[in-house]
Amino acid sequence: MSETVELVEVDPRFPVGKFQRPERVTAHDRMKAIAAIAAMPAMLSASVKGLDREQLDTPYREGGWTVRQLVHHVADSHMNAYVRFKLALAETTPTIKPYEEKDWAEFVDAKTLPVAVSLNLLDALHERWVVFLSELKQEDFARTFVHPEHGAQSVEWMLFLYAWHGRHHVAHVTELRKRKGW
Ligand code: NI
Repeated sequence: MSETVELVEVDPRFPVGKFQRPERVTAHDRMKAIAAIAAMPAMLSASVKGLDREQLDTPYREGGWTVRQLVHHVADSHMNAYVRFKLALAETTPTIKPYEEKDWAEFVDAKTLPVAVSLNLLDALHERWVVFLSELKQEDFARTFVHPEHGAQSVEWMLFLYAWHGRHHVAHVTELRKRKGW
């Protein structure tokens, strides 16, 4: 194992690696990404199962969000994502609105509400999102929108980004539990 690989593996911020856009995408790849989005609420729910209040308020890494903030962040993020998909399909190359995720994670709801609130929200949100995604045609995935920070991007890029995003945060929790022996 090279030193570089080892360093990447121990970076607690990126337990599944940074997002990489797949090079060549098949319909099967898109189906797998949609399946990952469909499975994410149950995986996130399983990842926090049995954690007590103190454990939920533990940062997943030094200086990072707590497990509670992570779960509420996934809901914040995926609500925004859901809206971006709908905008990109309903309008011609719309410019989408970024949001300040760090500030959102500091609001009182994200810092104090039980994780079950956002887990329930994600269940419902992903049910609608996945039904919508499953009906998209190849040309729909080629539609574009403008992200003020990332420039013009395709719906397909966003699909793979959010399939990765779910795995990324679930792994934050599962890696914390491994390290702590929880
Ligand atoms: Ni995130």
